[in-house]
Amino acid sequence: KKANVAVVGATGMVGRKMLQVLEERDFPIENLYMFSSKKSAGQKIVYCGKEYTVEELTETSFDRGIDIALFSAGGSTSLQFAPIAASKGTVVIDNSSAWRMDESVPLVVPEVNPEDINWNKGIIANPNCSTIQAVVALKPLHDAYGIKRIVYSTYQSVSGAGVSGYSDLEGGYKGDAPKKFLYPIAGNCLPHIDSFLENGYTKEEMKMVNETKKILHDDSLRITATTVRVPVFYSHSESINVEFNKDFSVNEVKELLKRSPGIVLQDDPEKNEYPMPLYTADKDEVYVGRIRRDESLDYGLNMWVVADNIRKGAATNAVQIAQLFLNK
Ligand code: 11C
Repeated sequence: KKANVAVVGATGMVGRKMLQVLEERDFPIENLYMFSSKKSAGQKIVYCGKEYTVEELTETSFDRGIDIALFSAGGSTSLQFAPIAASKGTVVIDNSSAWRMDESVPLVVPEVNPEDINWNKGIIANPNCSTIQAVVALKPLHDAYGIKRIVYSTYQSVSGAGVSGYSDLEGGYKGDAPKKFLYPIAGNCLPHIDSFLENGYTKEEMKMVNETKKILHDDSLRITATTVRVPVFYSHSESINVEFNKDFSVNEVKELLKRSPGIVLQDDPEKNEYPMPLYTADKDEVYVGRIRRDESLDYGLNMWVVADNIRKGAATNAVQIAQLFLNK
């Protein structure tokens, strides 16, 4: 079965990676369409050896039998155009935050809650990058021991802020003033991702809290987060502290993670082996290491989780949802 596929936001960092992942996976495409804002329309992009011209996204763009549209063009574009696409029979897989917490929209990580795609009404949301890699690692442990509380501390790469974030780090090392971030990111850490909310947390932090509960279908989870931008180009790293409802063994946790889909266990302190963002860049899997007991709790665990935020955190996860949908 082949599908008519559109990529909305095709010229952006995530849109281009979506096209690359579709091509790598030999996604069965009948017709491919690439859309962008007026500003970027007209650009040429090669897919599977064929050149495509990026078209401006308009209200009639979906009038030609598009089965699946992968959106990565920002929240306001998704708010406006995803319902239009859905009304034309297109299934939208949306990478923005616009629809994630909408009760009529499933929020899906294929390794965690693939069944949720079944109740979609035309829009399926792709979670925030920092949430995706966390829940891939947490799901098998939640199933086995029941999670009571999570403390997230993140070390997030500049590509999470798009091309301009990337340029701030690159230019920062040459002495350029920052354009995207409020302060220099080269040689610095910024404990501020997205805007601040009234409770003192940032939106990024509350996304991790709320999206984790929705994906794991458990509103009783107690979760807190501190999200930090660090001078790394690709891959977010996360220190995840978990408190379980019952006891576990560290070896069993390692075995569980090793057997779980989408995870690479990289944990051998004797050989100084642990995940690092420099080496997970451009990989599709979630890397987990530094697994050890939190000795300050009865049933506590610490782990270190690293994944490419543009791949598993965005493009790969969206393409995996499209594959799930197509195979249904
Ligand atoms: C960052 N997590 O690293 C953000 C980027 O809700 O899709 C993704 C924002 C989102 O800055």
